[in-house]
Amino acid sequence: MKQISKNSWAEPFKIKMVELLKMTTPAQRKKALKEAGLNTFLLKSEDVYIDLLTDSGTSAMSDQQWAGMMLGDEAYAGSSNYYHLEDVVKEVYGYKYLIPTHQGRGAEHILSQILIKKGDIIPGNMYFTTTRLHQELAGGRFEDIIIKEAHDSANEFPFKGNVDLNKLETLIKKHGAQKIPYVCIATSVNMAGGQPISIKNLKELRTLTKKYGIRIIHDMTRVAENAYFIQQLEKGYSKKSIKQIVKEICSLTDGATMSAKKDALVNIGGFMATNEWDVFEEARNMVVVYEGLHTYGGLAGRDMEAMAIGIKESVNDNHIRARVGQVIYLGEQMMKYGVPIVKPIGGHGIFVDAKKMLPHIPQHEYPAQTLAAELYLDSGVRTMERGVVSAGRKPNGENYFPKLELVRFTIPRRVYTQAHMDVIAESAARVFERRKKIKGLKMIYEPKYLRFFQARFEQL
Ligand code: PM9
Repeated sequence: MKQISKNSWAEPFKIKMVELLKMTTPAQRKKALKEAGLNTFLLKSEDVYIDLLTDSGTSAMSDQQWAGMMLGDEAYAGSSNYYHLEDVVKEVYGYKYLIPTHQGRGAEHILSQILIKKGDIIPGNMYFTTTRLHQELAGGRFEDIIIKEAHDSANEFPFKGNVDLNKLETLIKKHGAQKIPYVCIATSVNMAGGQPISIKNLKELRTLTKKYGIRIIHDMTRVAENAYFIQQLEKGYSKKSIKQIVKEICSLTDGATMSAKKDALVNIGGFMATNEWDVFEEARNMVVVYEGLHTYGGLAGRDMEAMAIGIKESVNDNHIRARVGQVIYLGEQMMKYGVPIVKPIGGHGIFVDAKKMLPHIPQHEYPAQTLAAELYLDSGVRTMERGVVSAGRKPNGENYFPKLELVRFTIPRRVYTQAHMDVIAESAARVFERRKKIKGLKMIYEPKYLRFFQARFEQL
């Protein structure tokens, strides 16, 4: 099997400004965690030392992006930054029509409302929280068609984001193609651990969906990170640039939703893109109801400018090699200490297998939520649960019980150093050492939607 290059990946930037971090004492962390209902989402950021809650909107912008902010054209209509962004989206991703939105879920909302009818089925390569909720709110039902390897944290198949084409064809035959408005394909599958899909699989999927006249909609939130794994591991791609691979991925799909807060290196922003004029027309109409005029979609002109520049930076080969290199470095440190992580290491973070680390805590006592709380107590490192709490409930009220019960150590882009990675791994190792003494949790408050954001817990 091909290996990712082990050559050094020093960051292709130097630091111009720093943000000071606050160190906390164990007593302060205990108090803060209790006030947060043992949910790391409810901690105040000032009580956090190293923040690995998410890579969403937490990356550091470049001097070029900050300079771009000063070029914000804040006209209500026809901002020049919109046209710049439109050009960049066409150039880098190749999609014809652009609808800016305030962030990814704004695009998911509009797309779902346009394409999904009540009773429709939306197959996808593993669910994502906000994506599935918008599909359900539009009357659809998500069906998981990712390969079975993706649900096994120890399986080292390099493209665990791939679609099981047989599963998809069985679904199409069972329900009929007219019930499937699109297949939803994420690059760098988040809930599986940032696992990539291969171009080969995507091409096969394209052939199958063409046969039945079904669209592919691309959740392209982390497409550049996916492209890196293709460049490193897929036959025939080692000489292609990230930019070329990203464009090829997008060319195999019909439209996309994007949370630009990840790959595209901005603190806020997103968009929907499509190659279909009719879909664009409807989206352009809907965006004025829910987001803002079609030339700003809930964003300031300066945000669109920073996004246009960030998209270009995101497909730079040196950037992406250092970005994923840092993630791999952290994963390798954690493995040295015996901490059970999802393998292979994905693109945006390290995912610890809480079922393996805390086998004495049953899933209904929230092992991953427990572990995230323990890590914060140990060192002030903030991670997040990606297990039964995130999975939430089915429209009929039953809990989803996902196979993967994970704690995500998500690494913001261009923010932390290798020394931070060492501190994080050491904290994980300390919690691992005392794992047998850790007790589970009960949920004492559960909000209706996306409960992981606001639920509260108590120790059992
Ligand atoms: N992802 C993340 O931390 C932020 C919200 S959930 C904690 O991973 C994908 C693959 C995402 C994603 C957000 C969205 C929604 C869509 N698809 O957060 O609305 O990872 O910009 O994007 C988060 P927005």
